[in-house]
Amino acid sequence: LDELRARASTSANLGLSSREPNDGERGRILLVEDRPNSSDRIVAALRDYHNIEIEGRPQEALFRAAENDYELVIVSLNLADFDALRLCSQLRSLERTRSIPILLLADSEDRNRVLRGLDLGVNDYIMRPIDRNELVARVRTQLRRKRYTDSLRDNVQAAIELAVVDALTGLNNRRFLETHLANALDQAAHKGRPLSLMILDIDHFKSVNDTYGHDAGDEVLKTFAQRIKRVLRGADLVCRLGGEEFVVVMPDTPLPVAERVRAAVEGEKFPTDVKATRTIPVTTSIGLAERGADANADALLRRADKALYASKSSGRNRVTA
Ligand code: GH3
Ligand code: MG
Ligand code: MG
Ligand code: MG
Repeated sequence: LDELRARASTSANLGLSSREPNDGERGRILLVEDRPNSSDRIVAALRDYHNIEIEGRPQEALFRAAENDYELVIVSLNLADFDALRLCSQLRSLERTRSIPILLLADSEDRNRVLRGLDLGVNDYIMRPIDRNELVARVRTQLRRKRYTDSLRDNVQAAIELAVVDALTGLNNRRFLETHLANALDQAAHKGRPLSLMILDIDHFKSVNDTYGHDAGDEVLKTFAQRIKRVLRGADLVCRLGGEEFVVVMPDTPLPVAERVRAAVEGEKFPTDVKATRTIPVTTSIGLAERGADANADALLRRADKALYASKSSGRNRVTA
């Protein structure tokens, strides 16, 4: 969760701070060229700055590009027995290789093929005879662009993940629940399968805060989240609705599961901090509701909430279905 947060805050800064791509790092490059004197020259120009591997067989090159984390593929347009542009289009169509930049090595009579290459998504080209400084500069540009877009993509991904995660407990949050529940209900209705939902609300949580302090209260919430997750099954979705309220979406109708959760909370005292210097007895009230013929997400949540209220008003630390 901390890792996600670090990446997301970086993305809030438009990816320009701690995860800024490292320009100085050696690039990992695959050169697809079957003429030794050409590849020798390219390797000589680049090997001081990058790790460069040579592959003369295009199909093998495609395979290697899919299996390794190359940051650039340099493709000679003059491969003996193979259309280099076909290799480029294959590189662009495979999920694993789609985002690796491609630099073409072309002769002056190749102009039309270069244009077709650019249409296929080739990133850049360089004309023979190859100028060493130009090659180094074009390679550097492609590596920089690749590293920048990769870091941006990672950061955006982290921000998206963070938006549906509760920061304190690491459980999914209310926003995620709303999307997930609507989908799960649609699917269950489609397949005619059961689906249940329980709302859990910690009993007298205000007095936990009042007695032990807000930090201890937070610690209880974290432990509570871990403990109920441990009792539940992989197929059950556990979310924090907010405050000391949690929701579990379950793919069947498990009154015994709800009872097991209630007992697990009551069964062991909660530490007030990571060193467990003091412990607090905690109980939870639970309301359980099953998907009905008409049920949309709101109706199901309302019924579970009503059941929860019944658990509270009849003495707490119990399950009402
Ligand atoms: P009941 O048994 O009726 O549920 O009583 P309760 O005290 O648990 O319910 P109430 O809704 O009155 O109080 C909930 C408390 O939860 C009040 C609020 O300060 C506390 N709370 C909400 N969110 C957090 C949080 O993130 N951390 C901590 N430590 N406390 C929180
Ligand atoms: Mg509450
Ligand atoms: Mg309350
Ligand atoms: Mg409560």
